Amino acid sequence: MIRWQRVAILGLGLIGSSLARVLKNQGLAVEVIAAGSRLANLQRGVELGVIDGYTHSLLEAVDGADLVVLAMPVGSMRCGFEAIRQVWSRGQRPIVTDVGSVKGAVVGMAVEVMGEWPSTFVPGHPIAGSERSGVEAGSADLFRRHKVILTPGPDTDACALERIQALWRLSGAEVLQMPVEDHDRILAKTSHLPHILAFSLVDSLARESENLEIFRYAAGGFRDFTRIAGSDPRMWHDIALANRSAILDAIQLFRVGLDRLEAAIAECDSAALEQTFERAKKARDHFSFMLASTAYAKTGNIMTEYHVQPGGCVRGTIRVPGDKSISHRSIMLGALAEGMTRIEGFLEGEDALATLQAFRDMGVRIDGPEQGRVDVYGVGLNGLRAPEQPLYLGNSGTSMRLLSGILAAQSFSSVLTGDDSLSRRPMERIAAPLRLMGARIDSTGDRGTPPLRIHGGQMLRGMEYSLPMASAQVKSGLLLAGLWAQGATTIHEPAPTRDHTERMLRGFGCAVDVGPGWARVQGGQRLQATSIDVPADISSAAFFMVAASIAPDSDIVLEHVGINPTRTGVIDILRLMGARIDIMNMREAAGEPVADLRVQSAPLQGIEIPGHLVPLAIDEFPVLFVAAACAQGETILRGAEELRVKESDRIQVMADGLQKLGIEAVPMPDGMVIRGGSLGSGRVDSHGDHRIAMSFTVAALRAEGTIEISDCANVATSFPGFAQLAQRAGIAVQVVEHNES
Ligand code: SPQ
Repeated sequence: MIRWQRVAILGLGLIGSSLARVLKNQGLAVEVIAAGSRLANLQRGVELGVIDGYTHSLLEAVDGADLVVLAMPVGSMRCGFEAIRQVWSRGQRPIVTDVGSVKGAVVGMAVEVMGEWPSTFVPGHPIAGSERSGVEAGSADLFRRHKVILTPGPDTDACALERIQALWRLSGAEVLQMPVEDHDRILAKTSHLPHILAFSLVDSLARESENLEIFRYAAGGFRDFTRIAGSDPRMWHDIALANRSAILDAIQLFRVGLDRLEAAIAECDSAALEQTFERAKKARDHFSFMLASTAYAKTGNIMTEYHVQPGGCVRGTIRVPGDKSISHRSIMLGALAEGMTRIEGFLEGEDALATLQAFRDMGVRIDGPEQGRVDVYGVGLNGLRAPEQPLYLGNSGTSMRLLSGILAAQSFSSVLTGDDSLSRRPMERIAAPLRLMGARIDSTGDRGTPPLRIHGGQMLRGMEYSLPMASAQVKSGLLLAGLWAQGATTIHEPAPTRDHTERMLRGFGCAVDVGPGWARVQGGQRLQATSIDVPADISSAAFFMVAASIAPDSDIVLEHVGINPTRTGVIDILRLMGARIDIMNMREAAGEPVADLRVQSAPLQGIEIPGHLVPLAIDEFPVLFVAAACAQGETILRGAEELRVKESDRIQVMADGLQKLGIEAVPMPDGMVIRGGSLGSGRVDSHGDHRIAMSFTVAALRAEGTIEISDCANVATSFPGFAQLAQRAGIAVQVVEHNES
C-alpha cells in the first residue's frame, strides 16, 4: 500500500479538499497539511477532520513533505513551484502533482521556475470538477468512476508516476495518460469552450436593459445550458489565459458553425437547418447512449445486474437483432464507396454504433439508424477527413482491428482508443503485419495494447502473409489495408474464419480472389455503393438455441438468421450434442445465406468438440459451456486459446461462474472440460462481458434457484433489448439497476 509521511495540499478548494479526504479516510498519509489564503476555509478543514493542520505559507507547507499537490488556481501555481524550488535546493525531492485543467501552462511554469521539468513532477487533471467550491463542497467520493488524466514527460521518474497513479486509483478514479498537447487541445473543446460559451451567454443577457424580465422567464434550456456559468470566475480566468491558443482554435471552430447556422436561418434554408439539427441530435444521442459511462466525465455510477428466476421454457417466433460483424463492415465499406449505401437491419448496438460514429468523426454523412435503416453517403477511398480527436471505439475489438487497416493507409494520422476491456486486448496481431506493409503504428505494452497511434502518409505495399492465429478481424484489417496498397495482398489463414469482408467487398464491386485457406485483393480498386440487408446475428440467436435445447417443453423459431458456413459451428456442435435444430426457408440476402431456425428441447450429450469447428463457433462458446453443463457426461474443448483474449478471459470467467453454480468445470490453457450436472443458484460476475452475461441468463432455465449476474450493461454492445426479448420468449430475467456502492 502507498503511504506518505507528510502531504502538502496547496489550495483547499473542491478538488484539494476531496483529495485530502481520500488520503485521511484511507489512512494514506500520516499528516495532511493545507496551505491557503482563506483562514475560515482552512479552519473549517481542520474542524471537519479533512486536514491535520494549515499554514498561510506555501514554503512552510512544502518543507519536509514527501508529496505536494498543487490544487490552487492555475494562475497561482507559480508560487507553489517557487516554494518547491526552495526545498529542492536544500536537497528535498518531494513527488509533485497538480490538478489543473490546463497542462502546457503548468509544465511551462515548472520549467521556468525550476530550470527544467522536475523528474518527480507528474502533471495531472482529475475531470471531476463542479460549479461548487470550497472545503465544504469536497467529498471523498468526488473522483469515483471519473477519469484522471496524467501527462508525464519523457523523463518523469517511473516510481513517482506509479505512486501518483496508485493514489488516484485508490480514490476510485480511472487513470489515463496522454501527452500534454493532446490534453490541452481536447479539453479546450470538451470543457473550456462550453464554459466560455456559458459565461458569455449569461453575461450578454445580463447586460441587456430588460435583464430582469429575461431571467424571470428563463426556462429549463437556459438553466441547463448555463449551469456551469456558476463556476469559480477566478479559476476560469486563469484557464482561459493558460490554454489561450487551444481555446482560440476551439472558439474559431464554433464560430464557423454558428455562422453557418445564422446564414441558414437568415436564408430560411430549412434543409440546412434540418441537417445540422439532425446531425447534432444523433451525435448527442450517441454520446449519451454510448459514452455516458465511459466518456472523459462519467455521469453516473449505475450498475446493471440481471436477476434470473429459475425454470421455464422458451417458445414463440422471434427475430434477434442484426449481425454485429456485418453491421460493422456495412458502415466501413459504405463509407469508402462512391454513392449512397442503404443498410437495413443494422444492429443498433454500442459496438456497431462506435464504428458508425468513427466514420461520422471522419466527415462521412450517415443518416440513421432509424429502426435498423442507415444511409451512408460514401466519400470514396480517398475522401475520409482527419478526425479532430482520438476515435473512441468503446468495447469493440472489431472496430479497432478493421479500422487499423483502413487508417494505416490514410494521408492523416489518427489515434484509436477504447474502454478498459478493449484497452487490455492485444493489437500487435494487426499492427505487426500492417507494419510489414509499410504502416507506422505505435501501441503500448508487450502485446501492443491501445491506444493505437497511426501515422498517416505512408505508402503501403501489398504482401503475402500467413496469420499466426485464426482471426477474421486481422484478416479483414489486412485485406482492407490492401485496397490502398501497391500490388496484391494475400492472406493465408490457419483455419477458416468468418468471410463477411470478402463477400461484402464483392457486393461493392471489388474483386476478391479466394482459395482454400487464403484470400487476396488487388490495390487500387474502387467500391460502388450498394444496398445491404443485414441478417439476424447467429451469435445472438445462439443464446435462444441453447435455451430451447436445455429447457424442457421449448419450441422456438428464430427468423432470418445468417447461416454463413463460417459461422454455423454452433449449430453443428449442438447437433452433435443431440440438439433438435431445423433449418427452414433457406435463402440469400445481400450475398449472405439466411434461414429460419426451429429449435426444440432435446436431451444433450457431452462430446469432444471437433477442432475444425472451434473457429466457426468462437463467440458461442460461453453459451455452449452452459449447454455442456446441462448435458449428460463430459464435454471437452481444446484449441480455443483465443477465448482468453476476448472482451474477458472467457475460459476463466465461465469456469469460475459454472463452478460457483456447482458444476465441475476445469479450465485448461486452451479450453475446458465440463461435466454435466445440476446447476445450483448464486451470484456470478460477467466481468462486463456481454456474452458471459447472456450465457448465465440462459443457464437459469435449468437452475435450482435464482442466478444473479453482475456487470451486465455491456449486453448493449451486441444485443440491445436482450432482456426484454428473453422475457418475451419465456426467461424470467429482471434487470436491476443500482448505484455502485
Ligand atoms: O468485436 P469484438 O469485441 O472482438 O467481438 C467479438 C464478440 O464476441 O462479439 C469477440 F470478442 O467477436 C469477434 C469474433 O470473435 C468479431 C469478429 C469479426 O467481426 O471479424 C471476429 C472474431 O474475432 P477474431 O479475433 O477471431 O478475429
